[in-house]
Amino acid sequence: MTKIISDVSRTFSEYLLLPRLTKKEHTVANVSLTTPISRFEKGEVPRLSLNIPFVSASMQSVSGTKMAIALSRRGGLAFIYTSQPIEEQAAMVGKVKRYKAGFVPSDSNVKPSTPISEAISLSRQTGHSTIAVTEDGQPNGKFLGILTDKDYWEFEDDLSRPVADFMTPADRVIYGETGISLHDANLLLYQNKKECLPILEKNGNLHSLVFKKDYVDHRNNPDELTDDRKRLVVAAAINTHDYKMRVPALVEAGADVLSIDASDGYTEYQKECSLWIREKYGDAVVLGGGNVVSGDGFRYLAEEAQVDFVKVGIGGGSICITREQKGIGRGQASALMDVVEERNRYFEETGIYVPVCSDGGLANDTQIIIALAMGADFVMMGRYFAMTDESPTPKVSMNGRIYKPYWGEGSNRARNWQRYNNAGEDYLKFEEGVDAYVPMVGSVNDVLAVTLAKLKSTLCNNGAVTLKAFAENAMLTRISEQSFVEGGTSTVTTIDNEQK
Ligand code: MZP
Repeated sequence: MTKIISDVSRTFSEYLLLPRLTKKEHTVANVSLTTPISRFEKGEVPRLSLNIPFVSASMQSVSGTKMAIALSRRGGLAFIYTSQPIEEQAAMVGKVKRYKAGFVPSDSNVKPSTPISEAISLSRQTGHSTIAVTEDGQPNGKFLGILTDKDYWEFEDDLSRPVADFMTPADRVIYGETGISLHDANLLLYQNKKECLPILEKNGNLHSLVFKKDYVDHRNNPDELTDDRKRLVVAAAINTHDYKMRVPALVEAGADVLSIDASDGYTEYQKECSLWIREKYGDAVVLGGGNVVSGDGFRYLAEEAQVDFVKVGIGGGSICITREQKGIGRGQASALMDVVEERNRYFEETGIYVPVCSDGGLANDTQIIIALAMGADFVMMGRYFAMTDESPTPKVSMNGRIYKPYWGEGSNRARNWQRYNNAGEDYLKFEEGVDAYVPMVGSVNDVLAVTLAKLKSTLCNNGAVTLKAFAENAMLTRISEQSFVEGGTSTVTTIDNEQK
């Protein structure tokens, strides 16, 4: 017989936090936002943790290489979208992985006989002012010297002359040998006041380059998520249709975290896909599943499918019309609370903690904070990141304001039929997402700075300096429509209103 759940579907905006005792040690400086993204056993350290509880949605209009680099550098992750050919997605993963390895393969190389004019064009193309000179012009050829933009004057020198006339020759270049640690390579750069250190093989061939600017960058981004080779951690979405080809390509390209992307993830397809990945890769990749909106959906993915984390949310996304179109979904707050309760029960029963991600429908910073207070380990957002400089869409000016396009993965535009059309037909019979615009708000760093400041401050109001303690201490109240109105400004004229 049909079952009807006793409570209605609730959203984050129906709740407020009550402050808890703030002790003197509850300061913003003491707050750590580290949070697990992989399953772990009681008393063990998770295989991977995020340094901030934010990831970006696996959507064409959100998570490209720029977003992946920006977020990983801030301690979060972007899930590079799966609605594209396998080779293109793997190339994006590889690009992020190569972004800053400490030891970077040289991708601007010339021969000593190359005219300096060609070296200048190469430098413009790649955006690199340092060019390696090798015998055959290849990245791992015999190292003969270094050319930088300080070695020539483009408007004074005869540009037909060969690079050999301008470069610093190998015998005058400070270099390191393969096997040197990154710490020692940086020390050599520091002691010799150099910008770039070539790393050479024993036979004199070029291995890679180490840059001072990468070291400075790293120091400026203390929360950066890196792997054991100091490369950025990269996440990518996959689907249950072509995973046997897609996953090997992504892992080969360097993906550290995968997430099975589906609007409804409570399926045998997810179990099959997850167990196949576990069998082939063991614990080498972190794997998420979803989306679910109930405790039993969580238990199936955690217990049967053995995923590392579970994503929660159907129909709450800002561009999503699944609830209108198919009549499935659940208020995001109700879905999250149900799943969190089951996660905690599963932990008590088995001693295994499976992190939960609240995905979609976060309309403002307050709702992000409420989701974390309700026990989400991290949140996934589309609209929030689509509005930033780093989303992969072009800026559009409309009525004097700058916008960026933002469209759902279930929209005709994304044509992500593998996700929404189980019949496998190559067109959509109906859409589950809309094609829209969002206002531009600045860089990922700009928006995160504000959200993180609010989140840290709220943790302190709640007597917590960790997300775990925050969720454990949180006391929430439901709010009436009238108290919602009271929460805004009342009986005053704001400057904004006066100017309208
Ligand atoms: P939001 O942060 O923009 O509110 O929501 C982003 C989330 O909406 C995504 O992570 C994904 O789960 C979901 N989504 C993406 N496309 C669609 C769609 O076309 C959708 N229906 O629901």
